[in-house]
Amino acid sequence: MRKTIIVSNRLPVKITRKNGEIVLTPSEGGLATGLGSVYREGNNVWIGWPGQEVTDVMEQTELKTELAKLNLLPVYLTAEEINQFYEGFSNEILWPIFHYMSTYARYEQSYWDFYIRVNEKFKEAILAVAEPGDVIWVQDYQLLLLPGMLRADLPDASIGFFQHIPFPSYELFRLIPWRVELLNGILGADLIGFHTFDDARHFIGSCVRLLAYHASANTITVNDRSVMVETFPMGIDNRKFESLSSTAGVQNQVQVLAKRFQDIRIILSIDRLDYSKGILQRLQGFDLFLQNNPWAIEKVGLAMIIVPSRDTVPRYKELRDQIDQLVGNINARYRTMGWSPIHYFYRSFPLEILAALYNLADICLVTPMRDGMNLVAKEYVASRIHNNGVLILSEMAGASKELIDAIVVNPNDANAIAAAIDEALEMSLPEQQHRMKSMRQIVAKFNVHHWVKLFMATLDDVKKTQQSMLAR
Ligand code: GDG
Repeated sequence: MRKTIIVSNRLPVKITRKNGEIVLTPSEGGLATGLGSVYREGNNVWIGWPGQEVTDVMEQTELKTELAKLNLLPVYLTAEEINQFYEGFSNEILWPIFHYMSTYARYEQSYWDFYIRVNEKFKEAILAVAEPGDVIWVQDYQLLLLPGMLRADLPDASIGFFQHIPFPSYELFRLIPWRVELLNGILGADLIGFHTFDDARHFIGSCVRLLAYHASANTITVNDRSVMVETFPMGIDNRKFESLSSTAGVQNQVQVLAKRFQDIRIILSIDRLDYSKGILQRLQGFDLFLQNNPWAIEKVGLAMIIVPSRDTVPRYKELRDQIDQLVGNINARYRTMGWSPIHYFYRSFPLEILAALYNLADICLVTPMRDGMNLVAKEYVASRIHNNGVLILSEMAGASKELIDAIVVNPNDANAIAAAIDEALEMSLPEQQHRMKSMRQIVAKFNVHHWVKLFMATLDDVKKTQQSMLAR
């Protein structure tokens, strides 16, 4: 029976040990939820790095056996591979370039050598289990070479690729010394998916200009193969957030928090620590709002959660220090004996607390400099079961293409952020409801299950069309 092989850098699982025994906790992340219905079925499998270095061969075998029970297959990476392939090439070259922060990129030859080596390691793991007729779906920017490597060994395989982060304009992409190899790698897929039309357009533009390939609408001709480039805006499990909103546990949390923040309008901000998320600029916007609106003193509060991420990398550590400083500065200038403008948390919270905050917040402030999609914006919308609340959303987030009833701002414009907060706080309830209702319909209709189904069905169609063309 034909199977589906999902491949991503990280496996959707957290591994811990209790009394020497391996404990596997499945991830609750959006991708894991969406693909859960796929990889858990039959003999389907998800291949990826288990998230930690495991050097002992006995331990590797033991972990592999445990993971197999969840249809997961590990690719073990050494500390140096993680450092050079993941932290190096993926996060110090691709991440900054793809998020339009080109001056942050460091083009090290050794990063590239390891990027090839690790993509090959993934290829070997796939070849060990792939059979004719299988469908292989590769996820994200850490594995851009993999579709091409697979195509060379499995010329007839059905290969899909989806990129979760933006694809930059040609002018940015061309800066990468290994740009041609990267494009050829991606083009090994039969179907290439992005969150937005602009990402897809940028990718096609780079293929035409750097490889001189012919493109017609959303199809690129690669030698004798037709490769389709399509837009699949990723959704969330909206039902999960809707039902969490009405559980007793979450409602209790909401009560506790509401009591704590009595008479204070709450603005919520949630991100991983990352320079692409526009956290400093957001704080400057909030500062300006307080400056322009003295009435907000003791009446408005910003709850800001930053989830630790990559903070051993100097660039991220520096950002964290800058955030600490700016938050301290704003709080010191505006706080009163009984009130602070910013409640800043540098850690992650259990999903129930997150759901309670989505419920409590009058405003959700999402202002990345660049973001492939941004699922926080959609989770806030899905959680608003009473249709009140206002979303302020950066026009640079993929989500802004769908959630057009948000207040959409340029994240570089502190004045615009300040004005948007003011507008959101002043917005009448009927208008809030009108906007939230239409956004909730979109989030419900184009949820993560729809995303998975549509991608898989399109890949199936593309393959069938290719085969019927060959038969002619
Ligand atoms: C990449 C792209 C694209 C956050 N804090 C906590 C927590 N979270 C969860 C949120 C949300 C997820 O993390 C963050 O997702 P985003 O989409 O906002 O951002 P990235 O991590 O950068 O994801 C992005 C995405 O891939 C999917 O394609 O949208 O553009 O950059 O789900 O809920 N979860 C828990 N505690 C927290 O404190 N449990």
